[in-house]
Amino acid sequence: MKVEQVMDRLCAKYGHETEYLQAVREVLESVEEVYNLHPEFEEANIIERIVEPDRIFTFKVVWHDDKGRTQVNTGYRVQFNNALGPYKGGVRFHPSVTLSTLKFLGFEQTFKNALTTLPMGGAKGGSDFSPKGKSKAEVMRFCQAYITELWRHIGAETDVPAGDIGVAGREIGFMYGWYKKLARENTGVFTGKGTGWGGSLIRPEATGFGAVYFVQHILQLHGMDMAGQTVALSGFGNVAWGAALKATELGAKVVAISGPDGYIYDEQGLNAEKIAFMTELRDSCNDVVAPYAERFAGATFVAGKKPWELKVDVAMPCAIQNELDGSDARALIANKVRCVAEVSNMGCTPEAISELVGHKMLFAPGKAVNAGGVSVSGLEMSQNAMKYSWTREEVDGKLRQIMSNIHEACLKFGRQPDGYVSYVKGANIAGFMKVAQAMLEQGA
Ligand code: 2IT
Repeated sequence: MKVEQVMDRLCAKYGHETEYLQAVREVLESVEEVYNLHPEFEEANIIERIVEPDRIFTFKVVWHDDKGRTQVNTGYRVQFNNALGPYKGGVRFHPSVTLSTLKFLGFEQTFKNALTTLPMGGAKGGSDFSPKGKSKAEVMRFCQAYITELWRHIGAETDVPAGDIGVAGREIGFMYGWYKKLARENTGVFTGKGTGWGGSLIRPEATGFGAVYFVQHILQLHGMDMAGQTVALSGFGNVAWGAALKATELGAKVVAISGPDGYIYDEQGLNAEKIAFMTELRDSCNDVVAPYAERFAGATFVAGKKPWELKVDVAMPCAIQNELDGSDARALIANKVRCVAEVSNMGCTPEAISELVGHKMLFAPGKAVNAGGVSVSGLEMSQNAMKYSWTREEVDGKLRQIMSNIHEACLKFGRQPDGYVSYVKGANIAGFMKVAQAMLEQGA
C-alpha cells in the first residue's frame, strides 16, 4: 500500500469531503509500515475495503415548527464497518453536519470501537438540524421525523445509535420512544437511555471520565499525576462536563471552558456548583458560555477566542473537529503545556498534530482518549441483553479497566525506538489491525 496512491484515488472520487479525507490520511500514514508487513492484507484488498463505508442512508427529514411551518433537513446514517459487531456510533445534530462529517466520524468510530475490545462495529448518523433556540416540542418532532425514516435500518443486532453533539438523554428518549412505536419491540436499540428505562449508570459522564483516566495514565507513565495540574477544556456540553467532574475529583484545577461565543477563564478553578451551572448553560440551548462570568465573581469571559492561549499544564479539546489548529498548538508548546489530549473526535488539525508530535509532546488522539463513551455504551448493550443492570461502581471499574487496556495497546504499538510514545500511531495501528484481521478472516 502506498498512502499517496490510495489518497489520490479517494480524492478523485470524494475531493470535496475534506474531513473524511483528513481522517483517512491520518490512519493510513500511521499504519502504512505495519500494513506492508502483511501481504495477506494487500491480497484481500483490505485498504480499499476499509476506507469505504458499507452503506449510507441519506433522507429528507420533514417536521413542523411551533408556528406550524413545515421545515426540511437532511438526515443520514453511515454504517461504516461491522467486522467486529453490530454497527455502533452516535448521532449528531448540528448545522455543520454534512456527509463528509459523518463519513469521517464513522471511519474513526470503527477503529475506536475496536480499541474498546467490546464487540461493536462503527457507524455515525445525524442531521444538519440545529437544536439552538428550538423548543422541546420542536426537538421532539424533529427526533420523531428522523426516526420515521431511520427505524427500519437499526436494531439491537444491526445498528445501535447513541448521542453526540446536540443529542443527549432528552433526544435519545424521544428517538427511542418513537422507535418503539414503529418497531414494536423493546430490545434497547440506542444507548444513553434514561437510567430508569434501560440506560447504563455513568453513561452521561463516561466520555469525560474515560478521557481523564487516559490522561492520568499518560501523566503517570511520565512521572506525573493529575492532582495539582491546571486544565483547560473547550466546550461546555456533556463531554466537558464529565471531564470537569473527574479532573476536579482527582485534584486538578479546571481553569477554562468555552463555547462558540468565546472562553471563560476562572483562575480559582471549577467546583461542584460551577460544574452544575455548565449543565444549566447547556440545557438553555443558547450555545453561549458568557453568562458564567456574570454568575461567578473572579471569572472572566474572553469573547471570540479559544482557551489554547492560556498557560496550562493539560489541554483537552472537548468541542468539535479541527478546533485546535497549528497556531494554537504552537501557543500551547510555547507555554510549556505538559499534555494535550484530544477528547473531541479529530479535535486537532493535521498541522497541530505535526507540531505536537514534532516537538515530542505528550499528545493522544480522540479515538483513544474519548473511547470511554462508546465503551459504556457497549456495557449498556451487555446489560440490556442480560436484562440486568450493574452498579455505578461496577460500570466505573470496567470503564477504568478498558481505558487502561487502551493505554497499554497504544504503548505496545506506539513506542518509538527513542522511547517516545506516539499515541497517534499506537491507537491507529491497534485499532486498524483488529478490524483488518477480522475482515480477512471473514472473507470478502
Ligand atoms: O464519538 C463517540 O464515540 C460517540 N459519540 C459515542 C458513540 C456511542 O455509541 O456511544
